[in-house]
Amino acid sequence: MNGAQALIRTLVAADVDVCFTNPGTSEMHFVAALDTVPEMRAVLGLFEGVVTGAADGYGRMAERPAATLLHLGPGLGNGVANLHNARRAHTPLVNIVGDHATYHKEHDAPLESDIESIAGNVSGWVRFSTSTAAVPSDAADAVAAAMGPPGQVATLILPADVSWTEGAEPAPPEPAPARGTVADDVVEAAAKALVSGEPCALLLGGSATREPGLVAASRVANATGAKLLGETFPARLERGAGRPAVERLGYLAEFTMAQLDGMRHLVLVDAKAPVSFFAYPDKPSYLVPDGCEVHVLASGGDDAVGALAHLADVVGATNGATLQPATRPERPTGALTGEAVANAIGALMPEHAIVADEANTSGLWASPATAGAPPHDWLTLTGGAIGQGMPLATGAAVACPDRKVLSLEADGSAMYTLQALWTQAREGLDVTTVIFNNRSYAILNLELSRVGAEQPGPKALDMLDLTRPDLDFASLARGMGVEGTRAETAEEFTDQLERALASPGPHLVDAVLS
Ligand SMILES: Cc1ncc(C[n+]2csc(CCOP(=O)(O)OP(=O)(O)O)c2C)c(N)n1
Ligand SMILES: [Mg+2]
Repeated sequence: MNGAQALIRTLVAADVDVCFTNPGTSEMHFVAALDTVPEMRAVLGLFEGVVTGAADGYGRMAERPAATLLHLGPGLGNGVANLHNARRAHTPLVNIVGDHATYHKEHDAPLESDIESIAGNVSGWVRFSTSTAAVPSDAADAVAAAMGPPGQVATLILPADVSWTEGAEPAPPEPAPARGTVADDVVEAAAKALVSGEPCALLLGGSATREPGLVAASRVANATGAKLLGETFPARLERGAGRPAVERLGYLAEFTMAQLDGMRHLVLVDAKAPVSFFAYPDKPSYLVPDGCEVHVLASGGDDAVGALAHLADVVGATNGATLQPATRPERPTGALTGEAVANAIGALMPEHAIVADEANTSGLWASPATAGAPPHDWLTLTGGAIGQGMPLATGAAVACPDRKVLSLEADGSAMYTLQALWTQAREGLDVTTVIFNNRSYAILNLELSRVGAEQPGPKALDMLDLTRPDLDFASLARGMGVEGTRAETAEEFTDQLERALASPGPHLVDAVLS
């Protein structure tokens, strides 16, 4: 067995059986080895941002890593933005980057670069595999590192000769450590604040935004009167009818400040104390109000859900959670606004859907319009690096073939990693993409005034405008093998979405907003 074969067998033995790839010459032995390990599914992405974003979507839904296969420093560099988002999401991800043969590196061939410095930025663990004998245990270490807890990007750099040399044996999987129990005194300190009678909020993030954490947190809130808040961009929020609803902090600092106004205690549950997304002249960066004490109930690899359940006991929560009633908006009619698109989605969303939300400004209504829809998962842009949504949807669909995936995608963000559609077509993935086509980098128009920039001239505004020519997303989709339609009224959109959701496989509906 050569190094590449033993590496792939080690991954499969550790339950890593999907690899999103965009290979090159230095990865050819890994590619060849794929046929010797039938348990490993290999999925081709036509740009590294698709590969890394898909691995993120897969990891968020499967709760175990996918592997990537990237080509040296430049391939890794192309994938960095979505690895950055995965890092922020604490997604378990085994990031394999091929490299030149060890003895070739000193010659400084054209593709030679400092891979480790690129990888270090987005990885919690980086290792350069130096020998064929070591590569299987390196791979097992990488899987363990990726699993955490919390999950992280583990990058394994794989020189070509380490791959092709014979004489390797697969390594056994390593035990996955459990999350750490939060100490009693930490739970008691949070409980003391919550029962103090002063205004309190619980801020949920990370591992606390799934149903068990939400239920325990809602019971605590009901027993103590605390406000229940969620982080602005959760990695995976379980929501919908029959689940506790959580109010997410706003993207704009003023909104977050209003949500936290008057609080005397903020209890963080696998979430960070809120800060402004960007700095703005004369506005604060740190958004916790003066006089508000911050208590960390759980962070990092802590068992946040266990801590919340313990907290519910300590505050004497005898009542249940408050559950979101089932409601759906009416089918919309008339002009195709962002709100109409959202209402159509709310009216039609299938049960157990997975929503990848990169709908940005025009998608503002999507979350409220689906609050009472059947139970579903909501995946967001954790790291703010756009071009994530379509790859994320792709990976989620690979992880959960029995569930419908809704990819809510702003037009500008769609153009970063549109190639994800081709992978969806090739793999027959059940993804319906909705393009929120506002022909603009709309958020940046808003930010332009918020940062206090000079009165913008035509050149500045042209940098935020997506016309001349208009993008025709239905044609772009068809060009990649995905059925695409275009809607200009609320009725057209609702009908097209209904048809797309009714038939399996990938579809795209271009919502041309009025
Ligand atoms: C990787 C990356 N590049 C650039 C940006 C800066 N940026 C933030 S929002 C945005 C445009 C968003 O436009 P669109 O996706 O159409 O959303 P809209 O605001 O129109 O709803 C850009 C370019 C970013 N956040 N991430
Ligand atoms: Mg836009």
